[in-house]
Amino acid sequence: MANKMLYPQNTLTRQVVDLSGMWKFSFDFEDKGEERGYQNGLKDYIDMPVPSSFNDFFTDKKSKEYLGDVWYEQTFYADKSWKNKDVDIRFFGCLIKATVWVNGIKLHYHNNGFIPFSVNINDVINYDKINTIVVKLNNILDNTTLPCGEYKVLKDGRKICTPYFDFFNYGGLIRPVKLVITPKDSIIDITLNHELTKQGSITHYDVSHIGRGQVYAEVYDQQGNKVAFSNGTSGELEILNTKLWEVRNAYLYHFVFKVIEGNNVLDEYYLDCGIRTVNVEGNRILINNKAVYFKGFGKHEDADFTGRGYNLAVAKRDFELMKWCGANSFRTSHYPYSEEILQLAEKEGFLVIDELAAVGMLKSTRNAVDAANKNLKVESFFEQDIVKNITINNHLEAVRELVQRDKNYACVVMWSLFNEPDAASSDDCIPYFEKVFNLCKELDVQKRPRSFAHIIASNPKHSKVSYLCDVIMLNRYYGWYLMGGAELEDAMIALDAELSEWDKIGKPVMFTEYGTDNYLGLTKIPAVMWTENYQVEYLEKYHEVFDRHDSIMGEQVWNFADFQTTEGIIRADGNKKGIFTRDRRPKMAAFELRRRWLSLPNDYKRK
Ligand code: GCB
Repeated sequence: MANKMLYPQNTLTRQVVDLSGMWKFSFDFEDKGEERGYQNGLKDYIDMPVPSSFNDFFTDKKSKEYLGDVWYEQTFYADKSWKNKDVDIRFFGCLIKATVWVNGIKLHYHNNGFIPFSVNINDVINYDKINTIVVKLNNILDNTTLPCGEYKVLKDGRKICTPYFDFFNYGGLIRPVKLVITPKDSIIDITLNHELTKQGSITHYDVSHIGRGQVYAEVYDQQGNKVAFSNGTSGELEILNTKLWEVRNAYLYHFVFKVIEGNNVLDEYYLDCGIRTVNVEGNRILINNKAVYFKGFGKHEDADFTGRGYNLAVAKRDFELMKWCGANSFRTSHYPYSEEILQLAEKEGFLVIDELAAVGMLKSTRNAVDAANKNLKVESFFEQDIVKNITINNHLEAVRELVQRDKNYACVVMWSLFNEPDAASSDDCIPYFEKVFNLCKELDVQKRPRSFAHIIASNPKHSKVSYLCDVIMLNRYYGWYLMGGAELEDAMIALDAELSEWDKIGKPVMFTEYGTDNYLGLTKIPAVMWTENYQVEYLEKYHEVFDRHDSIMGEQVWNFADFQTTEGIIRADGNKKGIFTRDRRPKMAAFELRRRWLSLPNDYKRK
């Protein structure tokens, strides 16, 4: 059966039951869960909130750092009125590999923690009774998982994670789990693509459905007026005088899709989304044929206590703080975010660079530092057979899942297909990248620009795959990981020189990372590294350089907030490059960004 990716909703014909709350939870320290019958129900367990990461609730290291299988259990009552419907369990995000049993029967395995999946349970349900869901999760990383990493075995046999990336490898049921009850004759998927016309717009739609009935499509404006309609599984919805979705000035239309037979509505589904186009022309990124300049952040889904867990209250606060700064965009570094965050971005008119969890495709635990070290021989990631045969397929599947999930959001204006891959050390990356880039283009009917975030070693001279990018995204730390402190002026000369090379390529260039670590409250005159005022000086200098280069079409600072990482000598209880602390207090740099961004129009550098 097709993976039902549509966001679950209650309509005339559909019902959603949220299973969030306390679940039973157990570690599987000896890796014997299945042998002991955990899939039939947990006997020794503790309570665990879902959604959340399990790690930060524990006060002992062994549990917090746990790597391996964990088990979750929840029960639900199955109403007999669901008998002639389809009943699915939708897991919104499970880190990172999940196996699902219902009433002791194994039903599904999924390997991609940041993307939802649905499990149809029609054949195993006990109606009018209590049913049991058991999920086994595994958070071990290797060179085939997205993200990539390794682990180490300690003397006592425990495994600990050694990621090739810079964020804590949180685990758990990090996003909601919901029962979704849909009619047998139902809509499975919807794809929208928009075209601007002299009179307004035309939305081309395509609906897949199963079972009987005819498809009808209608569009309503925000006053509830019907502004377009059509019938058939695919067609055109023409709107006159369309109010377009604009940056920080979003207008959403209410699309209604129905499956009808005679006078009966067999199924009904709504999409609230904006109408806009996105293109690249020369070194400009155009939204509705007008150049836009990206101001904003690389972020993380990361907060106290819940770890990587879905937290709508934190997301809401983050949007308020981003608006306060004058930002208009963010990147979902380094994995697809919760759908509810995209829904907020859609309403708030934020430009989103939607990133896959393809991070750590460079064999190093300190990649930004190592890539800057010219003497280090970095082992090529893409030369490995396992990467050519297995990782690539996982990556392509992740592209399919991401495009299918996020294709209709107007806020999603660009795909980031990798963060800081090893794109310079060997030609082996070329066929791999070509497959990923081509598949993305083929699947996305809106043909959004594609890119990857370039680490410093991937410069105009050495990057082997930048030609595939529609926009160049740069992560740069001149003045921090290299030429920091007293060398800051020289760092800016080096930055300027590199940008002059990128300018020649004729594509839009965007900064997806630049920043410095600093501790709230630490200041000094003159500024030294790790102080708040060093971060301000560094940002001011970067901005002077950006303003001189015509091809720079965006600045996304690293990072919106301090976040948790693996511990180590370059991290002081996490990465401190936040413009806000982890509990969202502003550092000095927040005021500097607000000053700059409120004065830079969204169409800064329009021609
Ligand atoms: C990078 C990575 C990001 C790190 C950042 C840093 O280049 O993309 O994940 O957190 O550098 O602060 O080192």
